[in-house]
Amino acid sequence: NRGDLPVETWEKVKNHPCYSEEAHHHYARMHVAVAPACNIKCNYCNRKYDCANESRPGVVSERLTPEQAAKKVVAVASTIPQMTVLGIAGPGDPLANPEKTFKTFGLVRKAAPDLKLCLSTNGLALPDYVDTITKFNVDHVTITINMIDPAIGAKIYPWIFYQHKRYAGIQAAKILTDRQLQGLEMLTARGVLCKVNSVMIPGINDRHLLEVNKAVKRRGAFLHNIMPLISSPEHGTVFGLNGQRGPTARELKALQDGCEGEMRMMRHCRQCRADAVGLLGEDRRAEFTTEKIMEID
Ligand code: CLF
Ligand code: SF4
Repeated sequence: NRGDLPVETWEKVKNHPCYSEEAHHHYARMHVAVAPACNIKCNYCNRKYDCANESRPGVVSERLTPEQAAKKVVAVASTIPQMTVLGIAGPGDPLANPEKTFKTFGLVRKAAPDLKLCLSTNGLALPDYVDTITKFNVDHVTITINMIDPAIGAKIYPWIFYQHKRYAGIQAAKILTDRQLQGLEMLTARGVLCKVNSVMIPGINDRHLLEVNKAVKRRGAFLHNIMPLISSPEHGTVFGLNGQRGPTARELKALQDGCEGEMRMMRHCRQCRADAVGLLGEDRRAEFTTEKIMEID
């Protein structure tokens, strides 16, 4: 159902399982975990596990080299015909691992030219890579934006690493929010479809996310995905240790409803792993282990 979408936008969303609620019943995505490093610290993250910006707590993905990743993509795409999107979403930040990320995109583009390329980032390095992103024809970029107010940001991000220096507190959050919003503006100006992910953290940024919603809408974001903080002891988050809880289903829905009307809200996110394979909510990783893939010539 195209609704009021322009044709170019419809072409990009109609078979992307995250950007279209309808598409997620019919089309699959896969992630390759080629990006281990990260350039910021989120209080809800435990570095032993996947980037919590797009994943469930307590999950360790299978790390691949770009060559292994490309091989896996070809094997998966030839087995799962509904596979339309290749995403890089971790386990750290893809743009803190630019060589690995773009090498993978380049190899996949050659080997499986029909796949759409998708990238998820915390946004700190984004303005530096906008040209590269467009050069590789990455059509879909997700930026995790949890705040636009550095005072709130200081409660979520203890530090960032930017231009060879470590910053903390309000100064760190100010740089991060400026870079995220600048990156978003630059991408939407170039016609890249942008989704914003926000992690809802009760008592920290829950009400503030209404402001975030307006700010990203103004800068051309296509879709807003508000995800619940999943606070679990095995994830060992700082928030978790401090007794920070996640939102209830009712609180999450109330916030999503409060944002509805400003822009499209995503409500079918499954908080995937950095090595997820299949339809959203389906797990077909076991069919494509590195061992099995490397046996294929
Ligand atoms: Fe992956 Fe993310 Fe691309 Fe989708 S996931 S990089 S936009 S292809 Fe999708 Fe998974 Fe939610 Fe992400 S359901 S966690 S929104
Ligand atoms: Fe962890 Fe992702 Fe935050 Fe980096 S951006 S600290 S990997 S949650």
